[in-house]
Order: sequence, then structure tokens, then C-alpha cells
Amino acid sequence: MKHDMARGFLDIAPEVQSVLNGGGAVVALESTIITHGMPHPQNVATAREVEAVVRDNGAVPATIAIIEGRIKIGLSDAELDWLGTATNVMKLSRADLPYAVAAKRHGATTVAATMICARLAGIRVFATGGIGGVHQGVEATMDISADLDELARTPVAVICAGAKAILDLPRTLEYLETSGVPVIGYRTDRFPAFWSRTSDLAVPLRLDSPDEIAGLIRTKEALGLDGGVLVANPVPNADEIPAEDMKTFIDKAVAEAKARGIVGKAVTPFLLSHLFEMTDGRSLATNIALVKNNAALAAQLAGSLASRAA
Ligand code: PSU
Ligand code: MN
Repeated sequence: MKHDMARGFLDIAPEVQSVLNGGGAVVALESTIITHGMPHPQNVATAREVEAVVRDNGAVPATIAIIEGRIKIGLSDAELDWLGTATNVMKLSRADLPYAVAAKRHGATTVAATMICARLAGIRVFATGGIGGVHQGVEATMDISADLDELARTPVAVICAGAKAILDLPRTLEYLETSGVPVIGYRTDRFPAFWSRTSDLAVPLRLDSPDEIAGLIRTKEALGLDGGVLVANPVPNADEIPAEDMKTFIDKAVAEAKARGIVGKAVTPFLLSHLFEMTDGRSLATNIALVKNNAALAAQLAGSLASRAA
């Protein structure tokens, strides 16, 4: 436990706590993807499958959410089922996490909030789908996901499939570089674009094994450099939707969000659900495949970090 004052706000599942006590491999998983990222019942089914993938790869999963103000590190079956259909669950980032805890609300954690909670629990690796980033039209809206600043300040490794192509990817990478976040392409030289394996952007760094990523993380810590690292893991070949195919849909979804005046936290959930409809579920199938792929790599990385621990 990194922060003793926070201990009283956390409910760490006994299995997760015992693995952490023994210095073993734990992977944090977010809950916004369940409540605001996927429709029911695929959201709950995917959450379970992702937990199973983590186990198959030698680590213990800890799905994180806020229930009645308690920070849950690891959810029970009943809690996960409930989360899948609950309608009174806030989408929480750094800005509103303390409110949800103080007011005893329910909340799903975004990448930013999941990183904060993972760190409080002593978990170093976290698997998600895609991170939030700089939105298209940022010149007018200033919409930049709090996920980026969290990566700059909180020492958790985030495994994602790049950033969704609904974002402004060049500016997202610029922002990460300015903030000092190492962005690692896993077995790729191109920054992956979530549904697509590649974009026209070079990835800043490339590593080809979990051990190498663990080595970078340990060196970063030894140098006293704060913040996380972002690992961009391309969706498997069989599941990808080529960038050209997605582009038409994305342009339409972004225009629709603008026309309807969708702003703030509602933007990402709106775009995702609109895309699921426009692609007849194909974008959802790809989303599910890439999260599982990230969970496998995250578990291997957590194992590698654990085995190197003194
Ligand atoms: N990746 C997905 N589905 C999601 C998200 C990411 O595959 O639903 C969520 C994450 O929780 C991420 C959030 O942190 O979207 C970003 O929201 P915003 O752009 O409002 O910061
Ligand atoms: Mn935003």
C-alpha cells in the first residue's frame, strides 16, 4: 500500500491482496468500458472474459469501480453483474473521484481514475482498450482527456491498443511527448489506431518482449522519473478493421456528435455507441478482441515485473 491515509477508502478483494502481499502479478482493469463503453450484455461477458485471459496468462485480475463510495479493487460476480445494467453510475476521472467517494456515489473508473486507484492499491500494470486523448477540433473545444495528464504523473503501466481514431492522433502523441510519457509500440513501429493495427504515425519507441518493457519500467523508477508508461499493442490481424474502412464511419460519427452538441464526458461514449451501430457491431467485436489481447500482454508484463522484484 503506497498511501496509508487512503487505506480506509479501499476494499481490496482478499485474493488480490494476498497476491500483492506476496509480490505476485496483478493486473488492474477499468470499469468505464463496462458502463459507458459497451452495450449490455456484451459489456459483462467481455469483463469476465478479460479477467479469464489475465488468469490464463498467470496473473490475478482486479477490476476497479466505486460502489457506494467504496473504492473496490476486484469485483465480485454479483457486483460485476450489477454494474452491467446499473444506470446511476458516474463516469469518473481524477476531477470527480473524490466527490464520488465522499458522497458515497457509484462510479466507473476511466483510465485516469483506474490508474489512481491501482496505484493506491500497489498495482503497477493496467489493461484497457484505448486511452482517451486529444479530440478532433481541440482548437475550439479544448477537449483533452485527463488520461494523458494521469499518464504523466501516476506510475502505472497502461496497456492499450493505441488511441481511438476518433481522436486527433498526431496531437495526442505530441501531448504525451511534451508530458514526458514513454510511448512504446509492442512489436510495431507504427502507432496503432485501436480498431486498426497501424496509423501513418511512427511510434516513439519499440520493444518486443514483456521483459524488455519491465526493464524500461524498472530503469525509469531507478532514475526517479515519475509517471506511467503507455504500451501500444496492435489489435490481432484477424480482428482488425482497416483504417480506410473506419474513416468514413468516424467522420460521420464526429460530425453527428458536433451537430447534436454533445460535449464533455459524453463525447467518447456517444462516438463509440454510434460507431457500433454504423458498423453493425463489427467495431464492437474488434473492441472486445483488442481488450483481451491487451489483458494477455498486461498479465505477462505483470509477471515479468513480479519475477524481477527483489
Ligand atoms: N477504451 C475503450 N472504451 C472506453 C474507454 C476507453 O475501448 O469506453 C473509456 C476509458 O475509460 C477512457 C475514457 O479513459 O473512455 C476516455 O474518456 P474521455 O475521452 O471522456 O476522457
Ligand atoms: Mn473529454
